[in-house]
Amino acid sequence: MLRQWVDGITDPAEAEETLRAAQAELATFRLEYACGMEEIETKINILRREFEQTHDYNPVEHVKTRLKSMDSLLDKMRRLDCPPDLDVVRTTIRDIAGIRVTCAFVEDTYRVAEMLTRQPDVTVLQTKDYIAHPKPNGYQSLHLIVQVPVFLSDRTALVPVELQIRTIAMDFWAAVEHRIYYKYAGAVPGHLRESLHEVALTASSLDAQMSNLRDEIRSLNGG
Ligand code: 0O2
Repeated sequence: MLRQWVDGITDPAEAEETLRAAQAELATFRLEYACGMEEIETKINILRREFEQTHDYNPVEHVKTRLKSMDSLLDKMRRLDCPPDLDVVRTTIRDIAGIRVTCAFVEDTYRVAEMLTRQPDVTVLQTKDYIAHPKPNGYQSLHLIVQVPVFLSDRTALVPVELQIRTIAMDFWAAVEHRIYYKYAGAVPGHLRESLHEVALTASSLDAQMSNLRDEIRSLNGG
């Protein structure tokens, strides 16, 4: 990739200048995503605090943020045949900034998504509801790509952020599945795939039972 930037430049000083400019462009590119991610994280934290204060209850258990590493961005660009042009990368790869929200109950995952996406500066670019429609391997999670404005000194960047919202049980399953998937480099033996699928059903059933328990407790407490 570096060679592409300086290809055809014979003057070392000019090559260095070109590389420095590319480095600065890349740093700004990553900064925009980091800021977009912070914007969404702040929105989640505000909802958390407000919810705790007014409802004496917190629908969000954990929030985890991650900025795609340069290595995994380059991997994804290679996989998608994406040219090393930051404008093309911006429109092609929309999970450079990612936030994972873990909730105790299924209802809370939708509630958090709803509270976030109805905010006027949040635009939903994509929704994939793997809770209502789990993946064939059993994976469950609510995925959204949302776009937020990031106000910089000279312009406003519209930054996409990938949100994964799921229950603790779904998150536990995904973490274990991810480990197994990488251990077998994607070629997971049939018996393990079956076990994972069964465990995913157990996780769903646990989530349903937990929701029922909560409803019962609520009705005992008068709603
Ligand atoms: P990482 O490092 O977690 O970001 P795309 O995001 O466009 O490449 P896709 O499949 O269209 O791919 O997007 P989707 O379905 O929204 O899934 C994106 C992310 O969800 C994945 O990111 C995983 O984090 C998670 N995910 C999706 N399916 C599974 C699954 O079966 N098991 C587990 N454990 N996680 C899953 P990346 O890019 O794979 O990796």
